[in-house]
Amino acid sequence: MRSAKLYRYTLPMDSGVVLRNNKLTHRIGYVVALSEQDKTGYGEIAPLPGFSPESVEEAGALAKEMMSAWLESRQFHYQDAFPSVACGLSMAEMELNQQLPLEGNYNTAPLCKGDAEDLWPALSNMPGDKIAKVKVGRYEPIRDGMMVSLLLESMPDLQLRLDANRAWTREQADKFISYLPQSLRHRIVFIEEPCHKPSDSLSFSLDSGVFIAWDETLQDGAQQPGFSVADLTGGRALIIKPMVLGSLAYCQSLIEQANAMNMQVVVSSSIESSLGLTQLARWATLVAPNSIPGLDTVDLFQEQLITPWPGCSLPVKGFEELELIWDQTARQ
Ligand code: OSB
Ligand code: MG
Repeated sequence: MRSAKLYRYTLPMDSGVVLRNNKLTHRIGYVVALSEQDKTGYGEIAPLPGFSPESVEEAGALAKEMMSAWLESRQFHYQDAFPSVACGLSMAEMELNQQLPLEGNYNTAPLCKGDAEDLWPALSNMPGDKIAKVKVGRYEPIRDGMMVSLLLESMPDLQLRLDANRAWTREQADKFISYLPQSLRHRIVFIEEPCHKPSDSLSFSLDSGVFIAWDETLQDGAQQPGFSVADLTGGRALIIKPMVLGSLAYCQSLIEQANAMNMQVVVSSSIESSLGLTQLARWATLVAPNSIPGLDTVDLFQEQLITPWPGCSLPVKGFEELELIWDQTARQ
């Protein structure tokens, strides 16, 4: 006997520097609960404004439609579903079927949300490789270049993932890198999407010798039918954000293609609540066990949701505080 519920949540937050142009003051999304006999699996559906093609309303309507079919003993068909809906339902299905590991990889790369100095405490507690993520491209390339150089000089065992979110022209990318002494460049693991145009990012990487990673370009590609990771050449890493890419099975196929091409994979946040983030940390142990995930976004929120992120002291909102908007049991 199957039953399904859909809850709607609103969480106060400040997306700060992580989302440049569309600052969020609150996050709206859904929690799905899929039950069969005495087992229940949960998932989060949270389209990210500015990144997801679907709106919150559209995602909710599709989730109800797909859960209705599931209640009638039909399988989910994720192929044509909105990414956030495919992500959340497939997560709930995995948990229901006890395929989602209980242990998670919470050792995430600290994300610099303001002052680079603020990274120190997180990095000193980090076991193994010290890898942080810093956003660049918000200020003058010269200033970014000096900031990154200073950071690398101040911590000899630090490595950085940089993210420019396509902010630079080819000339600005060149300017940035010219302020980074050659002796420091090998400690940049990669720059995510340095240039407006992917072709400029590629030529920048070839000319400078600095590796790049694909994030927005992967999201664009994944919307096209017949897309394959082989279409993305020249990147060192692929940023995997299931909430904007689609079902976990689809994301896993992208990861397998990346592995076959010797690309790194970074399981990353689309600013999910603590529920979605902890589930991504659990999924990451399965699909990318040797990679440090990019999930350091829980503290952009003022509240957590249902499952706390380890070590986070923000208050936790429970189911009883959510709005139950849909609740059905299979007729049988
Ligand atoms: O630019 O990679 C981004 C989160 C939401 C939307 C876009 C981005 C992000 C992050 C997540 O930076 C954190 C991470 O990747 O470590
Ligand atoms: Mg990015």
